[in-house]
Amino acid sequence: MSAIKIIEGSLVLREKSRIAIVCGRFNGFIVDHLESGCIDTLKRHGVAEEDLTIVRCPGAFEIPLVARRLAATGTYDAVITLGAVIRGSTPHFDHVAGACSRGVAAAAADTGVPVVFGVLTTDSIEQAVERAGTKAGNKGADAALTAIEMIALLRQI
Ligand code: INI
Repeated sequence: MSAIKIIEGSLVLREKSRIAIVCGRFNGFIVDHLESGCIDTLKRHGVAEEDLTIVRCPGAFEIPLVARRLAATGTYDAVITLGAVIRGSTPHFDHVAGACSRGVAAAAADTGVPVVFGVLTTDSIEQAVERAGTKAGNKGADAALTAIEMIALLRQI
């Protein structure tokens, strides 16, 4: 029997947990599917509808600012970001995707609130569709599980 202490988060939230979901409107056809996968998973893992807040912003570039503002309110146990940056549809893919991912990471580091990166960055629309509820799963649902695990984990530390 090991004496090592292991701390890890479960995937069921027994205590009230408030979660904000930030959705970029750009590529809304894809993001809508991430959003519904995310909400469905959160509800099936014990999060009440009245504890969910959805905030929409123009695109992935704007997501970090909104996520940071939400995290800094102290109202939410986690913030989930959902968006879709698709290389084929923009010449400035690298700028938008890079700014978004760096900004989301900084929002979490600066506020101490888990800010989950559920933003697709793909080379094609087909790859985005695959990750929005078809053959490669649903990144919004994955982001929901990450948020739950991080909330449960941080409550123990
Ligand atoms: N925003 C996205 O969320 N996804 C994209 O693929 C995208 N493309 O292709 O350009 C995109 N651009 C908009 C950007 O996020 C900002 O809203 C815009 O630049 C205004 O700041």
